[in-house]
Amino acid sequence: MTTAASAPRVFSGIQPTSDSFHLGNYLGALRQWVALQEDSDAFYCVVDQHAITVTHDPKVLHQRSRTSAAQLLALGVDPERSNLFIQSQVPEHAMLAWILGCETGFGEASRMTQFKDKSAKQEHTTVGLFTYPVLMAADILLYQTQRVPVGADQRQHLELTRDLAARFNNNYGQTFTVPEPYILKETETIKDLSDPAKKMSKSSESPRGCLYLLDEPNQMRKKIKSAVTDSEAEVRYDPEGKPGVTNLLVIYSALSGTPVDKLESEYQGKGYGDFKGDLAEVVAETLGPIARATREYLDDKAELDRILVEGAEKARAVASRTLAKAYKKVGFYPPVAN
Ligand code: ATP
Ligand code: LTN
Repeated sequence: MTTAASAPRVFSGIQPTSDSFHLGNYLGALRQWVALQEDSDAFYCVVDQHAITVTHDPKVLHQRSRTSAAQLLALGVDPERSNLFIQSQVPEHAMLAWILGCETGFGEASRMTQFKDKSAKQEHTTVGLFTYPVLMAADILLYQTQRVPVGADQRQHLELTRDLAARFNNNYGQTFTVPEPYILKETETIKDLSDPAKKMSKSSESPRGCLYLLDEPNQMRKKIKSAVTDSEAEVRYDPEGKPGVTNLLVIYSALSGTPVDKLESEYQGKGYGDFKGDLAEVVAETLGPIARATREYLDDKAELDRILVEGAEKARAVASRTLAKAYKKVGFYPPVAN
């Protein structure tokens, strides 16, 4: 199926920085990727160039890019509806990032909170990590993107992207669409299961805090059952007073489609044991099949390569048009053919 030319353009990216995506990635962003492809012209990208902003092993990165693409397909990203590709196969991203970097204030880039957090955790901070949000802006602006489905932690990067697009348009004439973030309030930040004050993250300090989509179903059950709650026994939505239970309610509601207030009344008078036991089953049933589907995509190397090359070709066709415009606007010569 092809989408009508008037369908809104959607772009999003995810880093291949772990062997499996986690529940935060899924509920915060990836589920929206799948939903939006129905009525959008969607470009979804495994952003391997972002992944080298911290220390990496080349072989592991190469493999993780494939595993990431396979997981996206397993989750329902449909190559007939969306364009799925790997960032490094489309050189226009790095080329536009250079131009946008020259429009970005040093102070402006220095205010990015994700840079401050990530650089504090590194022994050796690179210039690449500092300019990471500029590459992200290039990713988005190359596609004349209207909507960007992400989790709440990307809001500030989206603001920078919008500022850069508006500034460039103002300085050089209309070139880029100014994109809107697409962030679902209910699931914008899924919390760590062991420490609900923090967002769920692959760099969680507790091995049980982060639930991976490729975890064994029994491991998923264990993680849910050992999630931190509180000393009461009441299943009630209260982000301030009961952050652990609230996080589990949000996850339960998102995966089952049952509204939070209905879950609250269903579990009235029952303890956390029943609630967690039922949620553990919902999680294992919904996410369990993803691992197998991922393996199937990984086993068919030729088909996965075909999907990614086709995605990259379609991406380049759009990206090169935008880059050509930007090159002309800043006074560059066009790249020569090789
Ligand atoms: P991590 O904190 O695990 O390193 P990240 O933000 O670096 O995560 P990415 O793989 O780059 O991970 O994120 C992919 C998408 O998942 C982004 O849109 C991000 O906003 C979203 N996301 C990540 N963690 C969460 C979370 N805990 N809740 C909601 N959305 C999330
Ligand atoms: N910065 C994002 C990943 C990312 C992205 C993008 C998301 C890179 N380029 C473009 C949306 C659009 C992250 O760390 N989660």
